[in-house]
Amino acid sequence: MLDTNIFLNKLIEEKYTHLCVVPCSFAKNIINAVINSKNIEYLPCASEAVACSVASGLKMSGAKPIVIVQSSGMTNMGSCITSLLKPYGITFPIITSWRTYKDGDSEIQHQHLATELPKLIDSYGYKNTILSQDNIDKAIEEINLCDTTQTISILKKDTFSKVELENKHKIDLSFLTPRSKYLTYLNNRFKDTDTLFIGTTGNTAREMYSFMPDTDNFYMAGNMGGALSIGLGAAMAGKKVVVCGGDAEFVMHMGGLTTAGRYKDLDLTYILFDNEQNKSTGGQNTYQSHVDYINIVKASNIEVEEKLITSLDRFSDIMNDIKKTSQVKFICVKCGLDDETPRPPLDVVKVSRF
Ligand SMILES: Cc1ncc(C[n+]2csc(CCOP(=O)(O)OP(=O)(O)O)c2C)c(N)n1
Repeated sequence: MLDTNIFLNKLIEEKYTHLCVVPCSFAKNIINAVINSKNIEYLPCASEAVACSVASGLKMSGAKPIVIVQSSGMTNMGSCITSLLKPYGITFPIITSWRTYKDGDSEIQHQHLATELPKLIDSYGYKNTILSQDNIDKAIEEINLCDTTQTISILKKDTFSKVELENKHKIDLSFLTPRSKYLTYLNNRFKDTDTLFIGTTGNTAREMYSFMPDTDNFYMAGNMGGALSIGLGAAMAGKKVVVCGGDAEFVMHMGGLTTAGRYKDLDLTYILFDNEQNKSTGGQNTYQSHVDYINIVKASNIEVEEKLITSLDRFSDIMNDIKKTSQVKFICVKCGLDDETPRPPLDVVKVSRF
């Protein structure tokens, strides 16, 4: 295991300036160390494509960025890598986690790249190197190699030693109603109806499995950012759909709003459960408090509940009314945290027909 703080200090000595990130739990400790540090900037990104483009702009302007993402996000970066980095000869370290997969595991989003990640990297015209897990100087050398050549660094589980986030960076949501209460309400309100619930990758779907046992649920384990659009497709095919999303998932492919906003007469609701963090990858702050979700959605021609929901009473009033009109709707709930709940098992996750 690498001592995370020593590794980070060496990166700073090497004059790396920014860490452009979409979180993965494998990178939690290095992310925490960077957030704690004043000497390198933490740059949380809406998607891996954004991270790669921001890093390109930084590098082309004389800064020294590093990108850290999850293997599932390497595909999001494909266009930036193949049509910008390669043809323009721009290089900077890209570190991708390598998620594994065991037969029977419900994290089916990782199954393909668990074996094919090196081939994907190869198809981008890059070499790969596994980040050393026991020799910091070798690990730094590898990062430097990735800074100057078309090489992607692969991060295995448990590479970095534990680093706690300093208290000043922690989010306190204890004054808010936890998401479980809202999900339990939805379960009681919609059980025995034909409404389809789509839960987004991250903890939203996991919690739906625990707190919404009686509704018709689709647990979308991967395809982060695609929940609104899959809901749009289902609603256009005649389904009544409610998507339960998270704040990180919501922004990943926010362009889907402009597609959804074109259509009326659909029974589609998106409930954004904003807990200000990437709960499932280690609780990293999304740093999105500057984003006015409600007005972004409204400006995309989607009907919104104008007020942010912070109470179960208000939520139940709205959900009781919601089926009286039928067009795309958006509701934003500011919610608190629940304890960890189990992942839904493979047989309930792996559904290919609604
Ligand atoms: C393309 C892609 N990038 C990164 C991830 C890793 N990942 C899984 S869930 C998640 C964060 C989800 O946060 P949010 O949507 O706010 O929901 P929460 O877990 O907080 O409920 C991330 C970054 C992923 N699954 N796919």
